[in-house]
Amino acid sequence: MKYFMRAIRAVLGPLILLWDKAFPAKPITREPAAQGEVDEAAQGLKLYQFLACPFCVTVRRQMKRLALPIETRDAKRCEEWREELLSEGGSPKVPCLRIEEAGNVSWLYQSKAINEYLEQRFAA
Ligand SMILES: N[C@@H](CCC(=O)N[C@@H](CS)C(=O)NCC(=O)O)C(=O)O
Repeated sequence: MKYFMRAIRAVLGPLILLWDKAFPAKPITREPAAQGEVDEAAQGLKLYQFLACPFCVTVRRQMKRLALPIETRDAKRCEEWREELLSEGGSPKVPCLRIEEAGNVSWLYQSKAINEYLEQRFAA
């Protein structure tokens, strides 16, 4: 079952990347001052992700749709990010959003929860 799911993801990953390129998310537009505030708030967020993970693609599309310049950290190719995700977040699963606010850090797993969090915090 584990290998079957892995195979499904290996096929789905590149397909979803292609689909994402062909039909990119359309960013919302904000007044420059409002976008400036969003840009600043987004500095406290980091997305730990894999390039071809379908769940990560949905979060990256949400980021793009909401015009959020959130740094992405590849936890597959970069050992440093992978280890940080595991040791500080508690699990190697992606996507995971690292949220830093007023010096407090929390780690949000599950694409649906991340997309809802971004929607609630940043949708106009
Ligand atoms: N239900 C999760 C699924 C996340 C998931 O399965 N991620 C895979 C990559 S596509 C993963 O992290 N695999 C690595 C691991 O489990 O260690 C979500 O929606 O975020």
